[in-house]
Order: sequence, then C-alpha cells, then structure tokens
Amino acid sequence: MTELNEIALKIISDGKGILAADESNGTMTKRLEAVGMDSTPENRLEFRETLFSSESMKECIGGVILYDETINQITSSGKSIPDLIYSYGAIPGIKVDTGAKNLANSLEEKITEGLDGLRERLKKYYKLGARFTKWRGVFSISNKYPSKQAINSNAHSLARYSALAQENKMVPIVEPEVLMDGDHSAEDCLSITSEVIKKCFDELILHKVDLSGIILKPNMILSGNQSNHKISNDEVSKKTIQCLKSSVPNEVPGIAFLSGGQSEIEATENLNLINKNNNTNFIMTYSYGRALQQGALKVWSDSNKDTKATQKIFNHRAKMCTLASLGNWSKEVENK
Ligand code: 5MM
Repeated sequence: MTELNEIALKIISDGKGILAADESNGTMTKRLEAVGMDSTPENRLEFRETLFSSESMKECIGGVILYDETINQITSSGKSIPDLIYSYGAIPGIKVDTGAKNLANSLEEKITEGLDGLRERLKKYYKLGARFTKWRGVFSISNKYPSKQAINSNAHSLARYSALAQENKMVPIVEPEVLMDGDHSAEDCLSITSEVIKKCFDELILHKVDLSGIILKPNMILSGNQSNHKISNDEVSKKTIQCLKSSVPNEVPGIAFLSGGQSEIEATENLNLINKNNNTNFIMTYSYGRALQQGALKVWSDSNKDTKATQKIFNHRAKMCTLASLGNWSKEVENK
C-alpha cells in the first residue's frame, strides 16, 4: 500500500465521508446572506469552527476540504484550523483551484484555472497540514454542450493538478461535476457523465497519476432540475453505478459524491441506495457541501449562533450520511 493510498483510505473507509467546507468567499457570502448573516471573516470562521468541533467529526468525517482563508485561520482556543481537525481524528484538505472562468472560443462553457504557481502553493499547504487537495471542473448539459473542447481541456487540467498534488505527497480529489441545471434526461446525464469521467481517466493515465492514490468526486446520475421526467431514487442509484462501473478503473479506491443541489434527504437516500445496490469494489461515500451544512447553517442563524443547537443538527446529518455510506440509512432512523 502506498502512502497516498493509505491517506485516501483513511479519509473514506468505515462509512466516513468528507465535509466540503471549501466555499470561496463569494459562495460563502451567498450562503450566509441567504440566512441573514453578514459574510465577515469572523463569521465564516465561527460557523466553520462550530462544525469542525462537533462530536460527529470523530465517527463520521474522515476529511474536511478547506478554502485558503480558512486553512490560515486560528480558532477561539488558539489552535490552527488544521490542528483542530486533526484533534478530531480527521484529515484537513484544501481546494487549490482558483475557480471556473469562461472558456476562450466557447464562452458559455467553463475552464477551471489555478495551474500557474500550483507547485509552490502545494508546498505551502503541505506545511500547514493539508494531506489532500481538491480541484473541480464544471460542465453544463444542453443540446450544444459540453463541447469536446471543454471536456478535453478540463480533463487535462485535472490531470496536471493531480500529478502535482501527488508529487507533493497529497491525495488529489478529482471532481468533474456535470451540473443538474437544465431539462435534460437522466439518460443524457448518464452518457455525458460517462464520457467526461472516461476522458478524465485517459488524461490521468497519460500524466502517470497513481490511480490508487486519488479519490473521484463525481455527480450522481439525475435528470435535470427542469426536466418533467424525474426518475426514481432506485433508478438514480442503478444508473450511477452503471456509469462508474463503465468509466472508472479498478485501481481507484473510492468515490465520494458531491450533492450538487439535491436536498439533504435526497442526497442521503440516493447514497444509501447506491450502497445497497453497489456491486463494484469501490467505496462509495459522500463529499457533501450543501447537503451536510444547509440545516446547520439555518439553525446557526436562527438561534443567534447557538453552538450546541447547530452541532446537534450537523451531528444528525453527518450520522445519516455515514449510515447511507454503509447502506444502513432508513426513513425511520432519519426521523427518530
Ligand atoms: C463547497 O462548495 C464548493 C464550491 O465552492 P466555490 O464554488 O465557491 O469554489 C464545491 O466544489 C463543492 O465542494 C462541491 O460542489 C460539492 O458541494 P455540494 O454542495 O454540491 O455537495
């Protein structure tokens, strides 16, 4: 077992999942303002520190993805954020892309940037305690898109990022997100997501990335959020497994799904069915942002930052997601 494979397994084994708390300041501002809170560095720290010091961090969360501002912040007890996360037995990670920008010559599509100077930034993050990294490529579905240009260029960037992360002894999370926005069918989502993931692995292999030392973070296979033809949760799970079985090489230790705008319950139920129907060797767990934090953020704001009330909601959500990643979630335990 290589050191990278060991880190990857530590993050995602035994029902543990990933807390994606890597919202850039722009996104975090939207999230905070939506619940009536000001987006100041102090508020961003206070909310995140509340989550990172919750009891469920010990049994449910294997890794936390941070944003540059957060990894440099100091908690109320004087510890650094990475030290706080380590003290709960989880591993700190860092988002290293610098965001999705318009793709030249296909301006309605996005290319994720951040490769320039990445080697130096990775060394700095390693010193701060990060042992895994994240980079997200984003693709929309429409009758024209995604273009081969967007698929190839984002896959190329994900591979170059992954090679650099591994060179610096950190596990890359490879996140190609096919958005659920639109009226496309689940079949379209299945064929496009499969094409995108296959292209990513072609490039990862070309760039000699050690596939046993990565974690794939894909979307589930869903129909578009404007589609009139919704499929059942059981079909979501079966199509998602079909997609991953045909496009992910066996060496990859695990898959940690993004929630992508699904509600907390939907993301939990779908993950549970994926694990019940899982006939692959891949660990299938969660790397949720919104589907882990939404409820907790609302209570944090409504209760005027009550730590205990906020942690109670977060602990329940994390516990439910962990049960789902073991295929042991049910509506009864959800509502207990
Ligand atoms: C946490 O949100 C991340 C994106 O932040 P920015 O858009 O501000 O850079 C995002 O990459 C996230 O990690 C994944 O999309 C998963 O989050 P969801 O909410 O889809 O589970």
